[in-house]
Amino acid sequence: LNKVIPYKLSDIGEGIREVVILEWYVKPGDKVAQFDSICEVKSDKASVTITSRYDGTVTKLHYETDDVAFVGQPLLDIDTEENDETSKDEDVIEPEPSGDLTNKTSGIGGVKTLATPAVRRLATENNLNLADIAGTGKDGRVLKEDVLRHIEGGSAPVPTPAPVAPAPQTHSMPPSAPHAPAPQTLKAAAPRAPPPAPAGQDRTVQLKGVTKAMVKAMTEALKIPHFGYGDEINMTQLVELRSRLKVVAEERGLKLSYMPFFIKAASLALTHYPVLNSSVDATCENLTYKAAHNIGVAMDTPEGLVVPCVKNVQGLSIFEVAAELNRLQSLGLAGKLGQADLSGVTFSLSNIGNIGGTYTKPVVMPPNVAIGAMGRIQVVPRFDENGEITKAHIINVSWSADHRIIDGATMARFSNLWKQYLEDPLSFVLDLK
Ligand code: CAO
Repeated sequence: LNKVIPYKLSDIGEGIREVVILEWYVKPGDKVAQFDSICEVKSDKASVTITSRYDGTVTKLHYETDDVAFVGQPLLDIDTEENDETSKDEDVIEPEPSGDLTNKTSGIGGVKTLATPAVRRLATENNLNLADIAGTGKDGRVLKEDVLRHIEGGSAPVPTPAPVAPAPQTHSMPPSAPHAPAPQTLKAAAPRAPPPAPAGQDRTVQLKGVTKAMVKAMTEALKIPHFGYGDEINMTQLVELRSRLKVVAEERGLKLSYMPFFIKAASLALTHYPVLNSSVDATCENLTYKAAHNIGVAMDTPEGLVVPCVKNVQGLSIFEVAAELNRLQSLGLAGKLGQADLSGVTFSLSNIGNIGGTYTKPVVMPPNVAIGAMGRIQVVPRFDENGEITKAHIINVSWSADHRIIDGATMARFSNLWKQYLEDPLSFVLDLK
């Protein structure tokens, strides 16, 4: 006797009561096995893949894509093909915001190919069968890079340990180009693959998943009247200091980039201009000055952008910020960032300079009121105080702020202070607690 189980959306924590269905991976009639991905949902914090706890056949989906699903309500019905009266019909959803998102995907002839839902989606969108793609991940898992390489017609996959991240939270800057795996450093940029053959005909794809969530988030964000402010920072002294401290950090087992300095300098400057670390309510009637400096860091991961945050930066040393950033970066690369790390952002920084670029136009994500983005450090000539031309390490910062709350003078004064710490990094010593 089979038992049809109404499969309910369990509590996924963080007080989340409802989610949006981003994408179904199954349809009525599909067979599912335990741990197979069922659908991807998005709360206001992060995307979560829901997996099955049963072997069985899907008989009904209770929601369409883009519908709002409520915790405790049935998501879908599964005919469990078992006579197990003890099967629970509630609390059976396996959200995996920080777990192993790998699921099994059927390939040709029933061969199982390991891949995450996002990779499977990428393959489907490009009319590819996963089983045709050589996986270079652990146990032959097909990675996003493998699919992209296949699309580009590449061969001889290079084994890489890079895992695939879960579908990310949408980010605070609009995407300008389809995401491709970014080189870790400019210095170590991989040789470019030959350009793919131009498509012979137009191709229309439905916007789904993360992109769809980004449409919603960015449309909301750009209702905010933005203004931008930019400046250049002479990083020459910091470049020298960082190269020395980097060695010390390595001895402590940490990677020390420029970001911890940017983040800590922002926190020190925020203590002088706390309005930039405030949250505005949806109707723009109340402003909450946030006590914690939870600085969101735009992070490029194998699957796209996520914005985890370094929490309580006001109480952390630069090394502690670096340690936290190292932790978040490893989790991001491994696809294991959880909602705790992705929520509570009060102010954001986006360093696109490890990829390239000089100026950007970051988008403020409500309820935050400001964001800054840095380009790449460039070595260029500048005049010193004696009027002599010197070799300077220059970085450009682009700030965006909610002009309903923040005026240009406040942003400029904040930026000046931030710049002061970075241009004269010894000044950190005075204000670090
Ligand atoms: N200019 C020059 N070099 C830079 C640099 C910059 N702006 N930013 C980073 N680098 C260097 C680092 O110092 C490091 O070099 P070393 O090996 O000598 O230490 C190297 O590039 C790699 O740094 P990293 O990227 O691993 O570390 P990070 O702390 O500088 O940055 C993070 C971390 C998460 C911000 C970054 O990896 C990232 O994902 N950036 C992209 C964010 C993004 O996409 N923003 C735009 C969003 S638009 O929608």
